[in-house]
Amino acid sequence: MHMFDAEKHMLGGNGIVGAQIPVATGVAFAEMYRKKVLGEKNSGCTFCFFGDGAVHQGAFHESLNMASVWNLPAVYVVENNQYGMGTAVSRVSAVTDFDVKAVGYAMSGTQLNGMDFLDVYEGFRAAAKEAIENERPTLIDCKTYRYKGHSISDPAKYRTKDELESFKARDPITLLQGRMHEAGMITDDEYREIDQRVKDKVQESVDFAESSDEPALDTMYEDIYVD
Ligand SMILES: Cc1ncc(C[n+]2csc(CCOP(=O)(O)OP(=O)(O)O)c2C)c(N)n1
Repeated sequence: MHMFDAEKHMLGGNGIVGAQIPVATGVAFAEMYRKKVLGEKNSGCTFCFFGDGAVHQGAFHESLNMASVWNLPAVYVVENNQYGMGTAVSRVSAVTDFDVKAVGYAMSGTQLNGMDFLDVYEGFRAAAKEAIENERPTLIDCKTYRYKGHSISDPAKYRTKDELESFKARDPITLLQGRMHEAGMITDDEYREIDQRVKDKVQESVDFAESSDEPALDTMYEDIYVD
């Protein structure tokens, strides 16, 4: 959640649900300001990702309003996996398709099949174009699913096994593999080799984490304030 890499323009996750939305809006504002006011050559846009649980935070609405008023190059993506921490979105939200909220802020709203790599790729590309060329923000409702509970303390009893299995049958990786296989872009052996390589990398990382020394107590304050 707290991984961050300024050099790669990855401004991290956030422990406070929805708090990344105004941060991303600020970054998009900076992009607009550098281009329009300072006259810098700049073809950037900002992608901001958050869960369906974040949409009812006030910060979401304030940010989208500002982004539209100021013509910010921002793309807001709801990773709509249909569950918050322990509740189905339909139990806590008046609407379950969030692209409709774009209407209230006079920006484009689209819905994507978040289980389909190519749909997401094309949809994100169009939104980036809208941000960079037309200088307008977009809201995307990206329909997806969460196989596990929210955390280890969530036994995910709020859904049926059948529902879970129906989404697993449409797994994004399997779907992409099938398409690439059909197009003659990948063989079964190549797929298995990639799959194994990734599994090994994950296991290596887990082993590294588990065998590393506990960090010293004073590292608790590292990287919190600029020196
Ligand atoms: C402001 C705030 N309220 C409550 C929490 C506790 N909390 C952490 S994640 C979460 C649910 C998030 O749901 P969603 O955004 O849909 O994300 P998902 O885990 O489904 O990807 C909650 C309530 C928090 N971190 N911040």
